[in-house]
Amino acid sequence: MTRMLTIAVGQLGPIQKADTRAVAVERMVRLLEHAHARGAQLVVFPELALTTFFPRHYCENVADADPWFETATPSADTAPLFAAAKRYGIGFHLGYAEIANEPDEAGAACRRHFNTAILVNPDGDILLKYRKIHLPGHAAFDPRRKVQHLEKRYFEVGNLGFPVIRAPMGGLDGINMGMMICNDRRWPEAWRVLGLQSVELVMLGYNTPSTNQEAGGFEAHHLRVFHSHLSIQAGAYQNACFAAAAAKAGTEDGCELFGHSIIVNPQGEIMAQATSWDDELITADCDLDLCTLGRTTIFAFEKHRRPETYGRITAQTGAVAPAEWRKPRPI
Ligand code: CDT
Repeated sequence: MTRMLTIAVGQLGPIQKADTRAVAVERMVRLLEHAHARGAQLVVFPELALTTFFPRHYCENVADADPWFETATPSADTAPLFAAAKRYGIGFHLGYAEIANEPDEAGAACRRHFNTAILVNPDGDILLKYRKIHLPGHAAFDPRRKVQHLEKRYFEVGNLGFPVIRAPMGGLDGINMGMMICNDRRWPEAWRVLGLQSVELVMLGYNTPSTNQEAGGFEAHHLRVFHSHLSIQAGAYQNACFAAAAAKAGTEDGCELFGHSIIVNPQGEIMAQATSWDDELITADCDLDLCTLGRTTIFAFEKHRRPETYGRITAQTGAVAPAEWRKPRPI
């Protein structure tokens, strides 16, 4: 008996600043319909899927960015997505900006802002929530940049860790599912924390510009997609899991996002890839038992990991310089 799950990634074309959430949700409902027609049981939508990628827009007063955030899911705007999922018996993963009324680290009541993703089953139950941990970009307006990337201004670092849940999906009794968001995919630590929880499917959404402004023009365009795929394929292979990565694509508010959504198997191979810069559904039939090969052989963690030598990974943030080599003095 195979444990087969048909996974879909619902890539979204650009969502302009003036577009309403209702329009974005309507587009996702169309993709869910396609997913149903193709027999998919789970659809992964991108990071911040309800609005434009607003961290490119500077607000002097951060509270002025609050209209980009959700205070509840489902809401009147997102309810049609939950209803469509129920109608078609499909689960979904959705990224959005979240305002959470919860105590801060000191215990004081607070309105907290996170870059969040949820995993929802066809009944509308939220199975898992993740808040982005590796926030890229900067907190203050940067006059050298043509386009701002203000995630560090608008979001707090996620406070839920990298959780994995085992839950029924697509008629299977239990699938080990975890999430990361966009920049997290470039960090092997994030993958390993999920891998150490026996994750079988990592879902992630991303909004990645086609140029790296921090590189001063020295990073070639074609390497942007390569680095994204390299990170996802390596993460899936080294943790023996499937990965479903959903992009926002095309020219949004005049800024190009590179798309190239993919579904990857535990061997690190791309099973499906988006080819447009628009709304597009890609699907793959994923036999979750294929995770067993890697995790019982080359990546049998319990046999081969050497955590006693990995202390620096958690003890240290930045890199330090190594000791200088000196020619030994002749005796
Ligand atoms: N959204 C997001 O995390 N994007 C980053 C690019 C940031 S460039 C400052 C990414 O890693 O794709």
